[in-house]
Amino acid sequence: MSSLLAAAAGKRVLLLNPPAAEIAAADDRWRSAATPPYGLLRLATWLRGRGAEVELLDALSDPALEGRTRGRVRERLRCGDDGEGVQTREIVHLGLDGGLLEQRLAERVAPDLIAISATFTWHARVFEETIAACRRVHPRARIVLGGNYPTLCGEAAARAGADEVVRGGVAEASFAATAIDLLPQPVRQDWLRLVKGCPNHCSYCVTPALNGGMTWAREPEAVLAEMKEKAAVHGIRDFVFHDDAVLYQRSRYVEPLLDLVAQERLDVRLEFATGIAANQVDDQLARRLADGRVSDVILALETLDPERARAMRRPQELDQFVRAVSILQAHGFTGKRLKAFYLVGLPGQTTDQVLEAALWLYRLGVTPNLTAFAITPGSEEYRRHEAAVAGLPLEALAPGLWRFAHPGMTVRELDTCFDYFHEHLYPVERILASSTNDPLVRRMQQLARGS
Ligand code: B12
Ligand code: SF4
Repeated sequence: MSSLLAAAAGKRVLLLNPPAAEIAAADDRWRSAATPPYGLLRLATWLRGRGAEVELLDALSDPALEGRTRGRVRERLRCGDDGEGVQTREIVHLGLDGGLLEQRLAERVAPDLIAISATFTWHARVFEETIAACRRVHPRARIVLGGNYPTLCGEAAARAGADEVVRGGVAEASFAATAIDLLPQPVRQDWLRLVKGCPNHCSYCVTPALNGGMTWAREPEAVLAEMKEKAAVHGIRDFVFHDDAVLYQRSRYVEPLLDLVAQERLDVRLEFATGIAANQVDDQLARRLADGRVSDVILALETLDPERARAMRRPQELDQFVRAVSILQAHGFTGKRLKAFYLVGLPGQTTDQVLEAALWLYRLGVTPNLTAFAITPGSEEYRRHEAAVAGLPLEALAPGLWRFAHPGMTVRELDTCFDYFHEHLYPVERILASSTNDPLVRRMQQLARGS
């Protein structure tokens, strides 16, 4: 908990969503600028409740950007070593930069406190630059840094220049409504939270570290009330849950929520964006998802390899995944409405394994949603592979730099897998019939023919 924010009654607090830095990709694949700063918007509601006067500066979607989030090339960073020579990727600045950030800060009435939200660990340097800019413009303001980054990288965050570094979030604000009235433009979508934390301990994930191993949930009636209020006041129909484990104690939380939405015939669309666990899918849940205005379902598959699944402590078996797919398809979740997360770029993985996974999903009629493995401090996977990344700055661990590329899974192949298979659903017959000379598709054809 933050002692500065706890004493914010009667103070002017500027909530600052800092700029970001990502790999330049034509399709804006690395989209940290894609969502409003919902953590800060929850803090805003909590701070208002304590009598603070709050303002928001969202450096990623400020009107001064006129819709152009992508800025200068900050640097070029080296990709993983795949034996194909040194390869680098451009890292571009996203959002308000240099003078423009300082100008926007200067336009604000001098705040007593500036609260900066730091989410992705590979943005560490941008957080430091942002703190320095705040110091130059508002030397009297106290600066608080909070969010995932300080929780996961406490020592580095302590050197970032803030007056206070908050690790572990602000528990009282975790289930607060998002203060979307603070956003510069009206939004058509809002984030709600039903569950925080997760009872599982997957080796690559930092959810347990972020939540001290705890899982909490909110009463479904409270979520429904927030939904109704947001619909009535802001005209919002689209609600996204980025909960880590939305099926946690599902008969107590998400199922009653879906029942309430169906009973009240709310004209809303729900999305469970972080995916659901296949081992929990049964007929009742699938019926509720279909009745409860859920547009599509993402199953968290992550790997096809049973040994790797055990090493990663995944909470499901492949046969449970196959069963979940057939149940969901029977309830109308077909084609692009049924997706599966699959991790690519894992240590020791091969391109053939990625191609086999895509084929396997195509045969089941499931759309692959490829996610880039990003080794994160605070995860078990990080501890396991610490020697391989020792000495690298946090920026060099950004997704898309393919830290674990090797001759059997090259940077070029991983990028191409993304281009070809991510969010694309092809019938296997079409792949087999393709007369292309593309080596990756040719390899997939061979795998499909079992050769
Ligand atoms: C939504 C989300 C996304 C969104 C974008 C989010 C964004 N802000 O732009 C999308 C879907 C695009 C995304 C993508 C990815 N993500 Co993501 N994502 C998340 C998620 C679910 C929420 C992030 C968020 O906005 N949190 C803010 C809000 C929601 O948090 P909150 O708890 O309400 O906030 C509280 C505290 O944090 C605190 N707080 C927050 N700010 C402040 C400020 C102050 C001053 C204080 C005191 C307190 C405070 O108080 C708040 C109230 O209690 C997190 C998991 C998580 N629970 O954080 C993963 C997470 C951040 N993502 C992660 C990963 C790995 C990825 C991907 C690599 C996944 C992939 N393989 O494709 C990509 C990379 C995208 C990229 N940029 O390159 C990792 C982090 C990796 C890292 N090294 O930092 C996380 C932690 C998931 C995990 N469990 O491992 N992601
Ligand atoms: S990956 Fe999902 S299931 Fe595993 S610990 Fe993280 S949030 Fe929980």
